[in-house]
Amino acid sequence: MDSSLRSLGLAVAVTASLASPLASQSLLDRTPNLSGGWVGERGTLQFNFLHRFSVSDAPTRKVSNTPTFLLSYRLPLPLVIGFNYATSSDVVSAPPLPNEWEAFARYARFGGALQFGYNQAAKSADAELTLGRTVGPVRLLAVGRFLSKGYGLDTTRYAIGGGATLRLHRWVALAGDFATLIDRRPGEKAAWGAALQLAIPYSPHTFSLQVTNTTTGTLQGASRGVDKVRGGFEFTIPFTLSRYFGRRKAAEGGAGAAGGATSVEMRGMAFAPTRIEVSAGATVEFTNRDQLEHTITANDGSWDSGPIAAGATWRRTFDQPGTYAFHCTPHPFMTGVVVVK
Ligand SMILES: [Cu+2]
Repeated sequence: MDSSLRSLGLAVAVTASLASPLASQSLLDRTPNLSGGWVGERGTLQFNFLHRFSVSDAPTRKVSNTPTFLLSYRLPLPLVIGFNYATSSDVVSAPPLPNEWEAFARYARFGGALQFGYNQAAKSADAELTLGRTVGPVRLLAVGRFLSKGYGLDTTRYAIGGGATLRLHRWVALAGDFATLIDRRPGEKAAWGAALQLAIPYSPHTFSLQVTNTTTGTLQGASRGVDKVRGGFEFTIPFTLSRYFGRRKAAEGGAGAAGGATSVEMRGMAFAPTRIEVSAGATVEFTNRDQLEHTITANDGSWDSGPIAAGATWRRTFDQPGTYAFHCTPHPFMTGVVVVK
């Protein structure tokens, strides 16, 4: 097959760090100021880097930077725990507390999510309910937020918001959102954001180019607009820990008998071996040794594994003699054939 395309894909896969992609944490499914209710994939450590900056008026044109770092871990339940850390935060201004920590837990259900957390700068227990609905290429989001001690003041605040993503292509989406505190006070503006969301092909990473009037990525930061329009970007990096701990046994060997099944690996963006010969009634076990999702899809469309995550295994029993050519849907240059005798 096209060897230059294949080596490019392999190079990207190898350099693209330690992870599997997951639609639910992807920037293609959320907007700059709404989480979209993502929890990530089981056993995945998530590191997201959100960077915002503003430029002051002439003549100084001072650039002010506000990074928000997110580190989280997805537990076996549809539950993610983690924290955000932002510097140059403006969430608490009197006295100013530039370092903002937010610890949170988020539970996803029915396309939405419930989040509880604690904002250390504001000394506030914060919560968010996300409702999500996908209609064709559009994902619609609505949120309600509760801040027990909003912006470090001794008052409970509530915010509501909504947004949408429009998937233009497997790797490209547009996103926009709007959120506002209920009973805004002088100086508090409604928050808005707009973004071009990109998946980096053949990698588990997504990237966002955004314009917004919010500063930090915490619930408090994302609920209030400020004076200036800010530019920014976000980069998402999932690390699949299950790849390094456990599930090691099946790693040995290429094609061979493993508990009565013939083993095939997906490794380095290729099937190994590419030709599998079995007797009728045999089971073939495919294990994904790469750091991104693959599929095993019959060329004639008669069967399809669906996405197989990094480290995961999929089996199919071939009862009828015949020749079954297959490929990987995201990487059509990955091909193989099962010959059943
Ligand atoms: Cu693939």
